[in-house]
Amino acid sequence: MPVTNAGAAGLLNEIADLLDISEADSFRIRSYRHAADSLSSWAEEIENISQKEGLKGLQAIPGIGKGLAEKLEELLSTGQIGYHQELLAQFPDGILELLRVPGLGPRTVALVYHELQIADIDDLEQAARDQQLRDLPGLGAKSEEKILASIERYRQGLTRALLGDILPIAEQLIASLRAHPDVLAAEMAGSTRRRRATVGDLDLLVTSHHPEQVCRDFAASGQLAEVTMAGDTKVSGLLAGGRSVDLRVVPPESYGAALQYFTGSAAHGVALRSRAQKMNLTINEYGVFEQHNDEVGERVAGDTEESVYAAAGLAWIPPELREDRGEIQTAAEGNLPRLLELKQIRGDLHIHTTGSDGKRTLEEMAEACRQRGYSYAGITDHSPALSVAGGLKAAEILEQAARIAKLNQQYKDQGVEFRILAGLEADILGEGQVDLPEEAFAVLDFVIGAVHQGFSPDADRMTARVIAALQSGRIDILAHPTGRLLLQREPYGLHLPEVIEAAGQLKVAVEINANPHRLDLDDVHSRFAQENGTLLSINTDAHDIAHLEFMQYGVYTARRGWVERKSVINTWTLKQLKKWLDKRRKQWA
Ligand code: DGT
Ligand code: CA
Ligand code: CA
Repeated sequence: MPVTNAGAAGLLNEIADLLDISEADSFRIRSYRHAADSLSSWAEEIENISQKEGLKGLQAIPGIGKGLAEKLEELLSTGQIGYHQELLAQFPDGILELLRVPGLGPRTVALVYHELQIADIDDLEQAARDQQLRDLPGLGAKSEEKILASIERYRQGLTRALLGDILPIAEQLIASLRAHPDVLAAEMAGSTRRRRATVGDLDLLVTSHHPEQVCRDFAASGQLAEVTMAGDTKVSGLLAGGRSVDLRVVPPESYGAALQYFTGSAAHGVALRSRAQKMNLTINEYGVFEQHNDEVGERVAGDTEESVYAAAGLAWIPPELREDRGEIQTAAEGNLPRLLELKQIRGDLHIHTTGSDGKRTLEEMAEACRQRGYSYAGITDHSPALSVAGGLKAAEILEQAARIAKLNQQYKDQGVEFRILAGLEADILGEGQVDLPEEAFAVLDFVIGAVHQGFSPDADRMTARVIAALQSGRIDILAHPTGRLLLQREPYGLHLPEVIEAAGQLKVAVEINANPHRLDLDDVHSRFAQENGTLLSINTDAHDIAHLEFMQYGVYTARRGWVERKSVINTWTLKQLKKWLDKRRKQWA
């Protein structure tokens, strides 16, 4: 196995963690962490450096002295570091996994290990439940709750994956199945088809007259890292990362019924079948059948999903709505929403550049947005207070705005129907002040506001802080309102409905951040926003060109929240958007 810089950095960090638990001297721990950081951002692979320049070359990397360089050489030649192995041998096996629980630092792990001999996750969970942690120095009843929540989140992370990681794989698998000569139709099902933000396992459905052949070929195709079950109509296996995949093959006449059944959600299926029952119908994965008392009669539908819903007196319900959140009743009334579509998005209003922590220049990001067919793009680098992310100083904001004006002039001269909006991602500070220099405000087309630092565990305070920022009139869009990171970090406590209502009253749009790690607002609160008359803006928060692709995930989230085009400001034309922004400026002038 080749040793990558990231792999080596991981090992050094592990050494630092183990030293931390051993309560070693803090200088030594810091030097390992520093070296790990520096390695992980070092462009040239240590493998190459070592081959070409040996120890001396490795020592040229910041934070790597002679001793560490020798350890890296050892790693390159033997595949491990003896010192790391020695440290590992001093602790039980479970200790490293404990360190992987988010929010559980080496200090806490050291404490529970030394005081209570806790060395794995199960023991820690038990101790927290038994209220044994609250008496340890620096911990309390709150810490027990937090630790339990972290363990739960860690386990969830093992059992669910991000839609953003699964969907591209699902699309590839579906494309290859469709190319099989015996496959008539292929579609994803389950939570992936419903575009849930996280996915447990991946469900695929195909129709064929030769199911055994399709199953055999899929199992043998090498697309699964491991095949766990290969039957005549079903194949189960694992993706490279260990995630489960189920492929089911049905005859074409059952396609609609099977697709409806395996798309779920289970709760939606139950609600649909109970409605059907009242109409003397039975719905299962083979079709829709007449039912009289206990007798199953003639089949009346099932070849298409439309026919299944129609048999129950309903219009076809988009998969994103199938969560038993009122969609069946609404369909029965003929009132299903006309859901937002990706092609209705005319621009992206949250984009970073090399001005702050983005990877591409303003010109590169602008060009990529133009090529996507957008009418506009909003550039929103960080504000001065966010120095860790290279926040722009006032003068730099003015400079960037001038560059944007120049670009826009070029577009105009060339007759190109595309404009850049000069924006800023202004930090919402401790008491809700907006980090926005006065001279910058004057040149900006719009401002998005977000909390990035100084989180308070006090939900009332966080709510007041965000609402104060909205009341300043300086923020046009509230970005990633809860700060959640899916499977990693809970939303910071704030009363979201209050914030959404305030935004509605103050005519501030609320973002659905389309980054698949965030999807913040989530589906439920996006729906609440629309019902409340609060406008939404779906943005990628792109830090590189590839991230512009995230827009689809924001749209899925919106669709799961019943959101229609009219609620989303970046479906508007540039003219409409500018008018709205102007109106806000005048109102607050
Ligand atoms: P996941 O995988 O946890 O993200 O969620 P789903 O929705 O993909 O659930 P999964 O994979 O367990 O099952 C796929 C679909 O099959 C599910 O959405 C509906 C259907 N299904 C599975 N088990 C049941 C069940 O016990 N009752 C009903 N009504 N439907 C089920
Ligand atoms: Ca599934
Ligand atoms: Ca499944």
